Amino acid sequence: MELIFATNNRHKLEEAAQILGGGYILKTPSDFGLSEEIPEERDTLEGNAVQKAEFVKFHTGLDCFADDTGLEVEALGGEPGVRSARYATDGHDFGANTALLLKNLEGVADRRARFRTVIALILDGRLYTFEGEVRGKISRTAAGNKGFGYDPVFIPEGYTETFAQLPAEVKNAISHRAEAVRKLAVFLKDYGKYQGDPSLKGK
Ligand code: ITT
Repeated sequence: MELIFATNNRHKLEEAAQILGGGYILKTPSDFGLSEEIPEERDTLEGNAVQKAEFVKFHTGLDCFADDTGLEVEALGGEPGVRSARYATDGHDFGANTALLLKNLEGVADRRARFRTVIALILDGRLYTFEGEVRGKISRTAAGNKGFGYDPVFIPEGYTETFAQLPAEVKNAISHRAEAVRKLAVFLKDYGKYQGDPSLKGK
């Protein structure tokens, strides 16, 4: 099955491909000549995921899905949350974002946090959303060089290492994105069955 992932983030693309496994071909907007930045101006993850999917649908005419993800830190009242990409600067400066997060948590004992992903899917003129989350805590220092974004400072529950230290297979088995992408895959499988069997329609 071919799917368009409305993202410009190659790390997300790689992770989604690994989570979905064989049987799916993932394309991105640039494969269809759309290279401009995808807007994300809403104040919720769901709003942004929908905005990104609608933007790509509008410009390509093609069904697609988008992912908006945020890191929500308990002691910071849920920050950086929907502002995760632009926490420290206007750009996606992973190093500056994690450095600011560690600074804002200096001396803070409660380090609980969670990653939350909302996927918005546009299919046959309808909109669907799927959510995933992983709970954990923010480390005292950054560690590891795998993954991306806040991975060097996030230790998932049940582990002692950050996502950036753990093998990609572990992150992609337990992550926020893994949960949301798996829900998307189950939905698409059921949807395909439903579409393929006209006798089910209307039931
Ligand atoms: P697209 O909108 O093009 O998909 P983006 O990088 O802007 O890509 P988000 O707004 O969803 O994506 O992500 C916000 C930030 O959260 C992102 O820049 C990363 O720093 C961080 N982030 C997202 N997913 C992450 C993950 O799995 N691990 C660590 N950090 C992540």
